[in-house]
Amino acid sequence: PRSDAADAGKGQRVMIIGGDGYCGWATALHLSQRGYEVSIVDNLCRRQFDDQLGFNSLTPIKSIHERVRKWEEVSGRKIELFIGDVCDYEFLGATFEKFNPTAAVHFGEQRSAPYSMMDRSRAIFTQTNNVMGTINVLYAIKEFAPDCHLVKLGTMGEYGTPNIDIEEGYLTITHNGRTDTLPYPKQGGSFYHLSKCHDSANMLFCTKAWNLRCTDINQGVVYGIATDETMMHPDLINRLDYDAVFGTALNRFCIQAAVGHPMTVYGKGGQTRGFLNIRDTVQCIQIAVDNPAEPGKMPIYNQFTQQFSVNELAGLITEAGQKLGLSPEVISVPNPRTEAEEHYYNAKNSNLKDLGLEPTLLGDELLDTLMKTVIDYKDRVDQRLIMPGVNWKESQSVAKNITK
Ligand code: NAD
Ligand code: USQ
Repeated sequence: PRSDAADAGKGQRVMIIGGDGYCGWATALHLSQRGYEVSIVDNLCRRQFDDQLGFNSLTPIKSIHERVRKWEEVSGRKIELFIGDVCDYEFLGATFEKFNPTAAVHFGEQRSAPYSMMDRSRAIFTQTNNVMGTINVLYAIKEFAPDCHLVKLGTMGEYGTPNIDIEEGYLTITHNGRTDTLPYPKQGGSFYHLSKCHDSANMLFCTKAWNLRCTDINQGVVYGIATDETMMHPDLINRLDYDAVFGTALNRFCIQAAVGHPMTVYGKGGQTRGFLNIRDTVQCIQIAVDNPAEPGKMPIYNQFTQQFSVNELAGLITEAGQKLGLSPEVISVPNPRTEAEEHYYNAKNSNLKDLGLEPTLLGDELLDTLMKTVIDYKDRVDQRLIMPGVNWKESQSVAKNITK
């Protein structure tokens, strides 16, 4: 069947770990709509972080229970829900036994770099949650579903910003006359990004030691809100973060422009990253699920479609905003992070395109739709949450609170 056919996923049982989050929710619905049997595993810690720090999603999101009920009503398809922590092996093992997945897509980690740099305990939480969770998933696959294909979300930030081209996971090096293909050097720029480097090393080891099927996906920064399924009913709407801890560059700039807050370019703004639309996230994950890794080999995909510097993004959103009658402004904020602000960046991204990805590139029309959706919810924005409050150099052992 074609990849968007109603029975494209026939026979596949996909466990979406982190399925209540931004990427996971959109992916769960995308696959469910195409006939994959989907379950969601999530401990809802992302919602708790918002409660603890006084943040909120731009869009009013429903509880996961209401979301899944509404999805069944709208689509006639069931999503099985398992509420629990992947760091709890008893829970995870029982979930694997019950659902018996053919593929597990692992989004379920603490994913904010600023959160991981708030203080010592959040640094430790991030690495414990992420690294331990992934080790548990690897054990659960080995023990309960050895043929299950793990599709694990990593990040482009694992590579840092080296002064050479970024390959897709592996680099062939000739050293003192001998040649080998080795994991590409990793230089994460926060305790969060480093947790993904550690995950990648652990996965490669387990793939080889236990002959598992694992795919490591180094995703760039995701932007956008709409996917066909999440827009089918207001109760299915996805989350969109705009605060300085969980909000990411392009999404934040759109929201800032919509509420008349200057766009917050950190430092010189030459920081360049790979970006992709959330519509492409769901497409890429379907492609990865449909192409299981060979046992014992770990393919790595760089999952992004376009590169932009932060200054380029601010420029694009200024133009899009002006077309809608807004007057977007840009300010340079002292960079709270430790990162290169001017650097070489050229990352490969052909593996997913070779497997059939048709990118949704950032154009006028797309920015226009995104801006309009954001404007619809702009009254929900608390502008006090926009300026950054977490500084890499000031991270310390005393617990930090963000107060508005
Ligand atoms: P998110 O925070 O919106 O979603 C993550 C979900 O995982 C949340 O619902 C959370 O409750 C859940 N979770 C976290 N720890 C868990 C645990 N121990 N047990 C069970 N559930 C747990 O994040 P997102 O933006 O959807 O990102 C999903 C994945 O993709 C992450 O691994 C992230 O690192 C990666 N990624 C995201 C982006 C991006 O721009 N959003 C870019 C590249 C990579
Ligand atoms: N930036 C600004 N202004 C802002 C916000 C960010 O200039 O208001 C800059 C940052 O300094 C950084 C770049 O934009 O140089 C990207 O920052 P970000 O917050 O958009 O993204 P990042 O912290 O890297 O993290 C996000 C997700 C993470 C994912 C990562 C992909 O939160 O889960 O792994 O994007 S990547 O960047 O490719 O590693």
